[in-house]
Amino acid sequence: MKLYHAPGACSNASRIVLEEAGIAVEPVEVNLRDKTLPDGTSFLNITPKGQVPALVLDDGQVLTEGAVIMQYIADQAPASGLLPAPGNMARYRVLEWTNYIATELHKTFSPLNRPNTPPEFREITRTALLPRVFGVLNDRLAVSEYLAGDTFSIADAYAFVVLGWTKRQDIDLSAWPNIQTYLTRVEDRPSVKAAL
Ligand SMILES: N[C@@H](CCC(=O)N[C@@H](CS)C(=O)NCC(=O)O)C(=O)O
Repeated sequence: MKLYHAPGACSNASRIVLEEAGIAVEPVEVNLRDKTLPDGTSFLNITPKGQVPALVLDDGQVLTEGAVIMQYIADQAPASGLLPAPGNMARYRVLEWTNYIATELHKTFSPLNRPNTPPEFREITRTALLPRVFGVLNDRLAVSEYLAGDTFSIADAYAFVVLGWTKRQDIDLSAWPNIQTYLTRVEDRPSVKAAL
């Protein structure tokens, strides 16, 4: 398999999950600005979405959407515990958090990563939209070590990567101490060190 990714991007969550699952892939770095690949061809030939991550399976199928790629990878390695089996309520708790990270954290954060976002909207994002999500995560992490319970899941790989963007945006997380402790806990995992 090949994973199309970009440095510092949300595709790092898929890299962590691959590491946790013990699955090796060929990484291909995408230049997100001009959508080119190292061989000079266009990433748009791989996916017209032009966004990482994209996973190319051994049969040539292309799977996009990070939250779904991580589910696919976790299901290839059920013993990893990254995503419980279908039918188990614990699976839907992991997916509940994964979807929250995708739709409320990741996509609330994304405008800060774009140079053309107006300053007024940046300010609202930093002072109101993100703090609301940080509050939910901080409260949750007061009662469990990881988002869906006591074990690391795909939701944590995703949350760790997106929350890490606070550093480069100079967002102070000291008002949410459980998030700070959580980031240190996840950062210490060998998979995270190996993947990043
Ligand atoms: N819906 C996609 C969005 C992925 C996404 O936002 N990727 C960003 C990097 S974190 C990207 O490729 N940005 C470049 C662009 O949108 O042109 C997913 O959830 O995987």
